[in-house]
Amino acid sequence: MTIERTLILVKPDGVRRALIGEIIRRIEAKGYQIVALKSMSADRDLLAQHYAEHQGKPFFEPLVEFMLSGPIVAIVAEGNRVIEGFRSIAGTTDPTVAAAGTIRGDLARDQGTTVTQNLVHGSDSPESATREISIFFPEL
Ligand code: IDP
Ligand code: MG
Repeated sequence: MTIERTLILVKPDGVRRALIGEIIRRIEAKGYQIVALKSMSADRDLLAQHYAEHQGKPFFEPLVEFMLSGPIVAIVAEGNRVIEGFRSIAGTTDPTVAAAGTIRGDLARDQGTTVTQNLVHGSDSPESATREISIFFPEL
């Protein structure tokens, strides 16, 4: 058994498009448990920490601006291999080619923006999950 936790974010495009419920539905339908959830507005400091690995990349500043463009929903989900499992139901980064049946493949597309708007974030490793959960849910 590898019970893990992962950090999931519904990005501002997902909130604007009223897809919070649909995204949570898919997480729960897959069988993962929601253990923490909050609607919030990120600030620049929090996003710089969260996206530290992308600092210096051409899409970093647009990414931060996009993530500041409206409220987000932060979620901690739990289950065996949930880190890998949520990445699988989210689909690949580029929504144009993300597989049908995934959140990004079914619900997102290229909007012609500098930063890819792809509805959700999911931690990519146990180390990232621990780090990201402590940024968004220091109380956990
Ligand atoms: P991920 O969200 O699938 O893990 P990352 O490589 O961690 O993808 O990138 C973080 C976010 O930055 C992506 O979800 C997307 O919104 C944006 N992004 C990543 N790569 C690019 C790119 O090449 N062009 C524009 N935006 C990008
Ligand atoms: Mg990532």
